Amino acid sequence: MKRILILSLILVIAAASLVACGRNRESATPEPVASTGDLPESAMQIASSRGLTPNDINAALKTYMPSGKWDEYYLFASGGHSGQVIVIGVPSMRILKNIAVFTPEAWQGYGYGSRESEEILNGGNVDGRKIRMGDTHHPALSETAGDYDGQYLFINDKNSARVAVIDLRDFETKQIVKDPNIISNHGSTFVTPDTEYIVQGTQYATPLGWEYAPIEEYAEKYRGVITFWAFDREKGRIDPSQSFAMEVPPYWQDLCDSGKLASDGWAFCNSFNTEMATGGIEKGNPPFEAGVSQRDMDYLHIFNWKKAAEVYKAGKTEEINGMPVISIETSVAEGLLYFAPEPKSPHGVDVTPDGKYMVVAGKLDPQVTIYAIDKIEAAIAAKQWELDPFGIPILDFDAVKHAQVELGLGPLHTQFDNKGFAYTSLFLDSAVAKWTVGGDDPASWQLVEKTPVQYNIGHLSAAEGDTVSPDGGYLVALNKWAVDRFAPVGPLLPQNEQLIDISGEHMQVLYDMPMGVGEPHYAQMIKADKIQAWNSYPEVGWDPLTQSKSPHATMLGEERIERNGNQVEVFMTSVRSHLTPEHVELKKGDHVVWHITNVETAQDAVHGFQLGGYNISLSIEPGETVSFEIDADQDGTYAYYCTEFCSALHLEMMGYMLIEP
Ligand code: RUQ
Ligand code: CUA
Repeated sequence: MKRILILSLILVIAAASLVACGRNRESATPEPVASTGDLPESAMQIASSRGLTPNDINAALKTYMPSGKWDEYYLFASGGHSGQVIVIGVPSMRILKNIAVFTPEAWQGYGYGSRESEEILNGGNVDGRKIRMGDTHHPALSETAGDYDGQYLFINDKNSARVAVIDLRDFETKQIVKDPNIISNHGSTFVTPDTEYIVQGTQYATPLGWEYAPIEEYAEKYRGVITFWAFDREKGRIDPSQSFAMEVPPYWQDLCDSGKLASDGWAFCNSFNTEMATGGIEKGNPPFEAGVSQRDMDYLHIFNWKKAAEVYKAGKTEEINGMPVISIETSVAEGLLYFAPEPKSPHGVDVTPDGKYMVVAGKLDPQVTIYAIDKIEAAIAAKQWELDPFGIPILDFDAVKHAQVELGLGPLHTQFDNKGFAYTSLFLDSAVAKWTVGGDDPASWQLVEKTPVQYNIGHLSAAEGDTVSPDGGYLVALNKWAVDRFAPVGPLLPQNEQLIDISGEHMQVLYDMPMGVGEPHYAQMIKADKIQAWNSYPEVGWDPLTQSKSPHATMLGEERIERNGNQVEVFMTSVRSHLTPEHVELKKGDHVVWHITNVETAQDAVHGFQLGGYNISLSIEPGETVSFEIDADQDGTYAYYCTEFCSALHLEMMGYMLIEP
């Protein structure tokens, strides 16, 4: 409601300014306001009657997007346990699309019969079990030379350790892969600077392949892996046959980031539970929350992934559940894995744009710790280490630590801008801290200011803020709680994404956006002009799964029903305003394969398709061919119809499926 009122304020300003300037009211393209003298008095009246402060008006003007104008950025936000990705325009914070990833979604025809989507979702089955939900945490845009290139988006499912690939030409999920060795991930997804690999790290250790082993055998039998999924950019798919994993101890690996520029070739993952606590509060053991945070230091895992890729290619791996795995022993012998102590219950690790420094935030430490890659490399060369119980070198903390900056309570994640500042979320303080990315002198790293956010911020996302060239300008705080920020909607509240202007000297919160689905853990923000989305598919009869022409493409005039015994194949077209054929006559016991081609090429001329009683919902976008299969196991008369209001005669766009006894 408030939003609408602010919008009307701006509209009043725009409309009235024409009058104030004495311009023709009929003018097709009104001139923008040139000076404050153009603002009508009524704008001030609205502001004062609504109690708007100058800051409120400023925020409204910075976020209002006139009808028909496009946003400057896309924000790709995780949809958390909705299993989706939410695409949001910045600065307007308008939702542009929900992309179904791990969870079926009827509007997009995803997981409701279409063979293409079933094939994708089945890629994420676990031991043959259909998993039709997900817990998405970290979206990652594909990168070229450490910069977003706008081609692909990847996202993990923490719940069942899966990774999905989304093609940003049609904003649709193309692939889900299941890690064969782990059942939960978290340090995922992160890409290497040219998207050679999509990185995934275990969260909760289990025996590899999650087979049974008593919890008493935790240290001997439980393990994690960091998996490097090879990405075939040409095909737009993860290639499991070129992928490998590295075994890691059963410390719970948390978040990861890739090195870049100065640290190209390295990857970094946090860990917690280096105590190897196994819980069991009900048996009188220390509960996980206490057992896992006993020690002052956990270990930043430092991987030489480029060297690891060579070791994998040289065959120095062991195949575990079909995945080549580099053992801890081999990693140590080949110099692929090192640890650096990190205080205290670490969560985020973020590499500075120049790649020289790694920023680690510890949930229970009020400061961020900054490591320098040259110090890490020097400590490795000088063998300044002791060994952990698995024989992995733990580098000397003082040798690799570069600086520490006290920011406040509960620091989690860090992003960067184009002016040399870093921004860190403070969960317990409910604030964003802005601080300087310094240089060689540790004293040059300093807190600048903090701004409050509502409430309990987790991740934050600055414009291209984790790339080699951040944009600055905007930052979105992804808050875990909303409490009193919005009109009540019952006990399950939306979370609050807050847009913050970081272009000026001081940060200013501009906009509150309730997120009506699961927790948006992380998001990435990319310049809108980097995305080259299709308006319609390149050719009529397109199969979005293969991104090529479907063998079942059906042109106008080619519609038919072929019968071979009880095997029936339907070749249907959709066009405004009919589905052809309009009668599909079957016999009880038929198995039916049904293809529909939307022969339209006009932008937005989408036809939906639902078949009553059969759980079938398709979205047939301009140029697309979709296939589904059913067993006509019940005689009867069924209606199928178009679900998109595509023309004045949309309601007539239907047909009958008749199943004769
Ligand atoms: S998490 S709030 Cu990325 Cu899953 Cu940090
Ligand atoms: Cu096609 Cu309605």
